[in-house]
Amino acid sequence: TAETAETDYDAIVVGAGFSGLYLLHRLRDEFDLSVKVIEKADDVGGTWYWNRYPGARCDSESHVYCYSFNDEILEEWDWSERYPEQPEVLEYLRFVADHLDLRRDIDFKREVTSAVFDEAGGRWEITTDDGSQETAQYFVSAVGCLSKPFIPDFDGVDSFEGDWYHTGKWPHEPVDFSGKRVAIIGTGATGIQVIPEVAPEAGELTVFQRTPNYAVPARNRPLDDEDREEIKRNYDEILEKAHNSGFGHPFEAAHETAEGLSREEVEELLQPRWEEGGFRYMLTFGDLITNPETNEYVSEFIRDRIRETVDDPELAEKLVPTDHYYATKRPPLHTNYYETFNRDNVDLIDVLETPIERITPEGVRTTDADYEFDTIIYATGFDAMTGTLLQMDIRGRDGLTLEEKWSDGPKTYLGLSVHGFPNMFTITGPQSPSVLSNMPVSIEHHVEWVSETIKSLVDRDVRLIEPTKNAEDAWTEHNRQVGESTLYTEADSWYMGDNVPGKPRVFTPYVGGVDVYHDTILEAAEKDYEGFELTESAQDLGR
Ligand code: NA7
Repeated sequence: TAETAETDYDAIVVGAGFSGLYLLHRLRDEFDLSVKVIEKADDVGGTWYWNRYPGARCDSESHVYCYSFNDEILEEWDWSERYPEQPEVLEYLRFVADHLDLRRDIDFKREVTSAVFDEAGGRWEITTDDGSQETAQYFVSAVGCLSKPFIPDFDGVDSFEGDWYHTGKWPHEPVDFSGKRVAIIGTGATGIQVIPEVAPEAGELTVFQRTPNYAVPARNRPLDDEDREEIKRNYDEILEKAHNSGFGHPFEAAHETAEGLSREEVEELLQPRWEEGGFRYMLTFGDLITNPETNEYVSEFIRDRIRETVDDPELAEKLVPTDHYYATKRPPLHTNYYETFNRDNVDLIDVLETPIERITPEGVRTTDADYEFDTIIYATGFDAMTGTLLQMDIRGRDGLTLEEKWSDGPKTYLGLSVHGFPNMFTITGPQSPSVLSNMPVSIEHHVEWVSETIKSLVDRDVRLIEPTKNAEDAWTEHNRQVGESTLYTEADSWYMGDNVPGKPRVFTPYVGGVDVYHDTILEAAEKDYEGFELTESAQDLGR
């Protein structure tokens, strides 16, 4: 038998965004455990700290894009718009950090460079960029799903003599576009938010589009006192609905299917959801993602709206997506996106027709032209879901790195834990609903599960928890099957890892539904951690 080694903390958590803040509160304040949060930024906020580009806004509705666990916070905080803008979400997270006195246990401006499982001691050794090391019994990643910016490997990116930015690493000072020649590369959810904001200010804006997208009107509006009172009166019910839904929103699909209906009948059902805007449109029919016939109707409706909005028919066709089904790439919401292309100072370059060859000191060279710019904005996305995790050098049993372990794609048990990496948990990790849901809902489910697990194991003097290989294989296979029963796997998307060259092509989020998933993890815990192996303190730790 081996003695268990002392540790500096019960748990070390990486990241002080939505996940890390709540985890700190739960572990420290509810369960009286010792916790350190390590955060590379100089403030809390995570995604909402980094993504400061003009137009950055949450696509979930504000009153459910928040924590539900604390009545005082729910009561005291007032959202100003239907969808909160980045500064407001950041302000909210700062408010929560202050309200719960969280900052004193967060090390800011410190980046985790490695996390190594010490088998003999049954603990994690965490090293940071300042060279220092700390130990903890549990290592919890709360690094978010979209936190490693991705810039395509164009030749000459660094040679550009103007200013350039990635939306996910936007400067704190405002960027001045007035009168400038600006390029925006990328038309994902981010590009679609930033383009209409930059266009009116810029002298000229050139948008480089690879895949046309299906953007649905957000229909943002200010909330007034009456809205807020109505929400607060019904808050328990609204939040309960969101937490027990398929996507973490307080609404479900309005109708089962469009199959067998006439085009007119379908349009009659789509129109009111289109008017409501946002993800309510996506949730018109329950089989959108599994039934090509339904999806084609819903996609075609959007294509028609694009053609109606964009004045120049040739340009409109360039903006109309035909290569993939709606919502099989992350569905963006927009405010004046298509309208922006009617402006005289906005141009669209279709890089499928004329690919970008390189970035030059003056601008962008495509196969048929040289463009000069003062500013280039890369709205080119993220190495999603696994990028930030793998950026830390994480090593489990026998020195196996997480990168080696996941060389063919992520393998987890319940999207929370990995065989060979005892006492490690990943909040909103791969193979959990995460990016297919309203994030705070999924985050709360994970944080509550992980913190209760840690607490109960510490109380029972359990030293190690690790999923079995069988349980991990079964969960990974289940994920594959559910993924392949949908249309998601047909599109090139970051859900599949397609956007990052060399990344294994695997459908990474769990698509079985937030409600189903939540029941599954609760059941595993209730059955005394079914699928996990628990090792008591006095037992031999090096298996
Ligand atoms: P996305 O959704 O990954 O979008 C990135 C965009 O950049 C997309 O339009 C890409 O085209 C485009 N892109 C990527 N690489 C290239 C190259 N090499 N050439 C031209 N265009 C390229 O990232 P976002 O930041 O918009 O959104 C990420 C998530 O953040 C969002 O979904 C929300 O959940 C929040 P493609 O479609 O791959 O052809």
